[in-house]
Amino acid sequence: MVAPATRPVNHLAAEAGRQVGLGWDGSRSVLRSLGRGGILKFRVYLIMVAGKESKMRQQSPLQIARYAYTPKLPAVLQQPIGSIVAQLGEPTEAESDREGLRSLFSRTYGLPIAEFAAGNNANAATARTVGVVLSGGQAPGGHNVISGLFDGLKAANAKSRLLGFLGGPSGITDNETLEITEDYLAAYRNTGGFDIIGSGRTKIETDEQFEAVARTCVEQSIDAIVVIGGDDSNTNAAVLAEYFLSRDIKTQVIGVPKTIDGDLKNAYIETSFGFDTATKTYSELIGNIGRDANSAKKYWHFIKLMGRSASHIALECALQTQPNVCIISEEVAAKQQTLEQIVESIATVVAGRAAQGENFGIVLVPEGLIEFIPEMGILIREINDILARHAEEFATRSGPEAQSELIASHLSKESAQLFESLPAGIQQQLLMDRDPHGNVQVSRIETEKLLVEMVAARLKEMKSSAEYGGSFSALQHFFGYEGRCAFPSNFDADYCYSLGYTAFALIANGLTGYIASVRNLARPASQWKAGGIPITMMMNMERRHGQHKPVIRKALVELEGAPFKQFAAQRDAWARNTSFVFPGAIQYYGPDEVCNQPTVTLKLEQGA
Ligand code: FBP
Repeated sequence: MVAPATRPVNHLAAEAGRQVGLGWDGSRSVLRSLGRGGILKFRVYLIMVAGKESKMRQQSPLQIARYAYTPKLPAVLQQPIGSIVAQLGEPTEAESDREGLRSLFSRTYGLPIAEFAAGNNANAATARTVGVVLSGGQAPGGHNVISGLFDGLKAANAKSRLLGFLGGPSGITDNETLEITEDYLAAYRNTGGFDIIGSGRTKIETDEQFEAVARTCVEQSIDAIVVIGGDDSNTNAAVLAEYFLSRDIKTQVIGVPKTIDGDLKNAYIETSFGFDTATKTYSELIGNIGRDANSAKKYWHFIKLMGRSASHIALECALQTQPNVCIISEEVAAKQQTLEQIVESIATVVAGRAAQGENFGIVLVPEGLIEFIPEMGILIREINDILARHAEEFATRSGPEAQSELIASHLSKESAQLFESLPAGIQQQLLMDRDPHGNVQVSRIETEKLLVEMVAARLKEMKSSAEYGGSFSALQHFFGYEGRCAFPSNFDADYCYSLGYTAFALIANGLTGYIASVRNLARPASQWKAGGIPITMMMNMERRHGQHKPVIRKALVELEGAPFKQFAAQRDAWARNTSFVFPGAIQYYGPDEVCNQPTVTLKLEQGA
């Protein structure tokens, strides 16, 4: 199995060039002369060749072992695919904005919930062409969604084809596809990453983009598209489903709930995939750092954890590792806490532990915190607005100081004062490019550094008034990308495979505008329930870029929910004492209690 390491990329390019008969010599001018069609063809071949190469690459023993892992399916999905029938319930309603949603989604609003049961689905065996797209940030298990989808599709009819859209939603508009075969897929089963077809953050929103999508579907005769993505991508899936129906285009659209952030959930979507593996990966690292801190007894570790908006990741990691401090953004917003108050609360914990002779500890900081601190939220909204209104002038300002000056001159008095008080590095990070959805890229703002600087300054003051007598030496970490492409835990491997299989079963039952739903997840996989939820049921209307838009509501941490309550009941003790827990690395083989456990969040939410 062990083969020589990869050959360089230009070798791949040359081979791709040969395969499409381009005679590419490696120069950019030749590449440009191929025109758009030639370049697209070239890219597809490049990815195929890279895929073949990846199989030749040296593989770790775990990777080889994981290829042989058979994901577990709910009992209802273990029957022949033609015996899986969607039982439809009563018409559904959204929680709010019903009239607005009904008029925007006249064909797909109010659809019933679908739950699979045994029966006879004569349509399952129809030969189909299905397209699949990975959208947004990576999350462990994406390859298994595609594996489950592929296996369901081929089990129903071996002649059916699965096309992967390359590089995310732009692959649909640009009609860039790659046919996924058993041979190609084999190198990706049960592995992390989205590299099987790549991902992207393009938002499909203009009329031209919708027309391009329709063209692709008609040209490729696509029967169904599966959109694997977060709240925005699944909103897009619902809009596409409605659009296709309005144009009499046969393509069905099914969504799959993805995001490590864990904020795409509700009564029917118990968790988004990737959250389990990502939080277990971060918790392993936090536990290791906790043990190091308790050994050396000289550092405070400030650890920022991914999660663009919601603090589910930070909360889950706190429940797994018991740090001294974990900030929950939703609580900060609810209590209208200022940056100074947050700093004061951390400094108090540091001083309390110093009084016991413990000049070390762990502070968890959710990535999205900055936007939840009321005055910072206002500042960011004002900056967004100024950047949009003065884009040209901003672009002509050279250098960070000139750019900051321009922004400061347009801010309200309070926001200008706050902006001026921030370190220059943070000011610059607040001005960096927005993502395609208009969001500030919080993963690039060093909140952990800001807090360390401010806590150090506050402790200095406390020292001068004899309120603090310890030493404060702090290290900063950011855990995010480390967890997004880990080998999926058994939970995510099974869950994702089941989601992919469910997506196909929904297609085979003729449904569109649904998101795959696998529930009862705190129980063993055989007891999981599977079906589909109409996406419109999960939507509401929100103001985005100055317009009222239908969107799936982001699920934030509920302060009345069991996970937060459990944390809140214990955090004072964790603040005083050293109570770190060491979860260790994710285990894939071994006893159930070690390798087949869902997250603490899921167990608490389900009372399991
Ligand atoms: P998705 O919502 O697309 O799943 O991505 C979430 C996330 O991982 C956030 O936690 C993080 O803020 C962001 O992506 C980082 O984005 P990028 O990969 O573009 O740096």
